[in-house]
Amino acid sequence: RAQQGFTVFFTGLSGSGKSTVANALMVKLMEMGGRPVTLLDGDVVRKHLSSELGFSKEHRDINIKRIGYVASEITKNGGIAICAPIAPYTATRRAVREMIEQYGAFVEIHVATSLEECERRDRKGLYKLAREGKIKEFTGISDPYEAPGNAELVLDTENVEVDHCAHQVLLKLEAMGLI
Ligand code: GGZ
Repeated sequence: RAQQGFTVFFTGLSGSGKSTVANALMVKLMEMGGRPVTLLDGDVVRKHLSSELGFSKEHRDINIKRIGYVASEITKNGGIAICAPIAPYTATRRAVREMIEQYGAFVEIHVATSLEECERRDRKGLYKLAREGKIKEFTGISDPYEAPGNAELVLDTENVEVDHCAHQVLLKLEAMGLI
């Protein structure tokens, strides 16, 4: 099945560069034409689909399962879904993988920017607030991040440009026979 649907699922800390790489990938995939591409970004999903949820383990799991469900529908219909939540829990990522692999491919990508680097960048000032205790349950500071051991690809945004990271994803998709 050369034209099966698939989901590209980015996972990584806040500020790791998931959204930036996901956007660059979306542009490249759209330029190639063919299948529709849908981006399910962390903050956008939280605004439109999960606005009542907080950041407890339970709520994060509900959030990720909603994203997974939408991505599975897109995948089922032959489209391309790009997801970019933190998704800190291994078991939840596995559940989403199983849901999606019923219909197409699941490509997990660890945006492996270290906590030190995310905190040094602190683009939105959230790490500072988390250190001050003004944001509770903040991933990497006061809440866990379980790094994946089984990702299809690991991206190093500390030493590699965004555009090249997106290109590495394209190469992986090609190698998997998805594009
Ligand atoms: C982690 C938080 C938190 C806490 C608010 N922990 O860098 P951002 O701002 O734009 O992206 C983060 C986003 C994380 O939402 P996700 O839906 O991706 O998380 S999960 O997959 O765990 O459900 C961050 C902001 O929300 N944010 N509070 N406590 N990130």
